[in-house]
Amino acid sequence: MKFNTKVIHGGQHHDPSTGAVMPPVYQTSTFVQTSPGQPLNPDYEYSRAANPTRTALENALASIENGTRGLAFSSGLAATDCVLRSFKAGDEVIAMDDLYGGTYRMFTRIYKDSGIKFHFVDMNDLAKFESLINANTKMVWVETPTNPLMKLADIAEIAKITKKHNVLFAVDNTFATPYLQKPLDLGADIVMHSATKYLGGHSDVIAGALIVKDAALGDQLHFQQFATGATLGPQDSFLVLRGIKTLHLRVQRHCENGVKIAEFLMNHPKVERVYYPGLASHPFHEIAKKQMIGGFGGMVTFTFKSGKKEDAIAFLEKVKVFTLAESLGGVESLANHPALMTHASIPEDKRKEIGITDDLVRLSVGVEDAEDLIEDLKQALA
Ligand code: P1T
Repeated sequence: MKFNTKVIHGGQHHDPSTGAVMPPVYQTSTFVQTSPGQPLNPDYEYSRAANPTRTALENALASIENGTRGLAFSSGLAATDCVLRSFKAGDEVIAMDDLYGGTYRMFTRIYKDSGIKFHFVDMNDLAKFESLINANTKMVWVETPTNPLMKLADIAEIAKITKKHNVLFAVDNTFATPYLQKPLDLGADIVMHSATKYLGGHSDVIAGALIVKDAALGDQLHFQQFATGATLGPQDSFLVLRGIKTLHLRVQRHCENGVKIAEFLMNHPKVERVYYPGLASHPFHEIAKKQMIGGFGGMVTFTFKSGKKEDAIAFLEKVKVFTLAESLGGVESLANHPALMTHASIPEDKRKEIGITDDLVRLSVGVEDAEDLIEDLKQALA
């Protein structure tokens, strides 16, 4: 099955009891047993462990990422937390040096006293990255493209190294989506999503996902998932599943609009730098061309010539079609100030070091008419 068919049919079947085309929202916490320990349907006994609406979503997730097992969580961070729970004191994790602020906060604060050591590195210096791997290294974690600086990591090259050293490799595929990038095909072991974003696609649900190819790893993560409990409820599972059915159409338009907005900003006299992997001037454009198929996404970040925080704030207070809000990946365009909003949990010196300056603005370009978006940017930059 090809991707555009998979988003609609992958892992799906009509409801066996009613023939419903969409899986019903099985709004139930528990399932009947005919004798103690013998559920009527052996797959379902309690919804924290499994629920048919969530199963439908998890099967769709596995299908669109070319995995064998999908797991749906109550948030993207709950999915990340599930992966980290596999490790113990003394283990080491190597992470990319540009991550969503909440992921960085989890690694540096929630797991601070766990005894797990986190290294934050430039994943484009492959020799330096490899030199950090030792007998305690258990996992490599990257986002690509990163939030908010749109850096890229070469998934296939990193996978060669992690395979050589027998280290797990996890990729946060939130920004790219499986429409543009398939980390499991490129050698990653785990794909993670904030399904709140493009998979859900309508800014109406908080959800997370993990997808793997290896069955034993899938079982291990599923055990962590149901034994700790951050599973996705049936109503939210339905919403994400519905969102996935138009993923290909939406991301195509996000990409078209993303290019137009990036080019408009590039040519605007008040704009200093535009971070968009589709621009030939982007430092990681060659990696983007290699591993992102069919487009470069809808996330565009930029800075002001003045370098002033006040200019970024004035712009964000003036936008009308873009909405000033955290999050991304929905049909509507959003604008965000990473330093004050999504990445405020990263200490100021660290933010400055990696390039999240106070004049940096991140746009999640939606699927509206590009001309309206450009008019809005024009008036807000004036
Ligand atoms: O918000 P949640 O569903 O828990 O997902 C966390 C997360 C993980 N990975 C990436 C790349 C993300 O962008 C996010 C959430 N990001 C935002 C809310 C934001 O506005 O950047």
